[in-house]
Amino acid sequence: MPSVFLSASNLTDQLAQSQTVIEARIAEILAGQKQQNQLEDAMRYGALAGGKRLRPFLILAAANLFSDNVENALDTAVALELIHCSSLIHDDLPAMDDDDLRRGQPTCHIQFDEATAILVGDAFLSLAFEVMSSDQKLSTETRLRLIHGLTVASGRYGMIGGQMDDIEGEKKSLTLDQIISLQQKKTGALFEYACEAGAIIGGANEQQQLALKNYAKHFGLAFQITDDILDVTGTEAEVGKRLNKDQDAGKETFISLIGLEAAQKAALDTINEAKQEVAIFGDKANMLIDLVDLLNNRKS
Ligand code: GRG
Repeated sequence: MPSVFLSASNLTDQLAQSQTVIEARIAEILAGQKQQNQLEDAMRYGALAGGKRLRPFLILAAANLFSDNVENALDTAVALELIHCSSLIHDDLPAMDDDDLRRGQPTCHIQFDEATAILVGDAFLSLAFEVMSSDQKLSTETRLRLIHGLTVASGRYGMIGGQMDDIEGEKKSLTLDQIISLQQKKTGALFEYACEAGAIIGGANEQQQLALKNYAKHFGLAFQITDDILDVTGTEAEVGKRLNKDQDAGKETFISLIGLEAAQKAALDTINEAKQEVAIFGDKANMLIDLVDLLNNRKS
């Protein structure tokens, strides 16, 4: 396993460095699985066909606050990305959002079939914990803490619970607070986990853990607000998925509740709050600060 350094001098190149190492590790893990049926091909498609890899980058960037070589955070970062991929594949299924385009490519159930896409999502969920539990670079105690955190963040109190809230929310009108709470579970929980994991691996003290947790909360909220903004201002070619779906389905979003201009201001305020949270790390936090700034200008 090579050393993992995010040594580039600007965020674009740091993101590219991280993306390369994450994708190489995912490819290595998937290549190690014996080809028995189309599951392996579909897993490679589901994990390696595009994606910004923001969540694993966030783990590496948080761990980087404490050590320049973040090799010991790599497999946790990969596991988190696998969980994220599994959620996207299930989210696109006909029983959920019923989408045919993801990351600019046909969704997994369109490229293969529905049963295969369900199994790919299931397989990523198991594989994530296989990867984490066999990570020899971390102590058994650290591995257990990290695994426990990811089960909670992705489970009924986190992402899966938030998805259920979202589905039930389609049938009623929601307040802004309800939307924020739903999104915090559905999308924010994995971002919060990323920072928590980086802090655990880096050996953060309590004050540092809290700063990263608060940064992640603001990051998740800003991400979701900018996601809703992109849904009405972006292009399908750049975003890589069908747009205006929430609006067409009559679903409440930040835009429907407060309007585009107020949403843009809320995103900016939230981004500034995130930046303040990590000021205690000084220059070392530049990567996290640049990352949250990127949200405001993102096109996908
Ligand atoms: C199978 C573990 C499992 C869960 C199923 C379907 C589901 C429960 C949850 C759906 C959660 C979901 C799709 C949340 C939306 C998150 C979101 C905003 C995704 C887009 O993230 P980006 O922009 O995507 O980081 P890329 O493609 O860049 O990775």
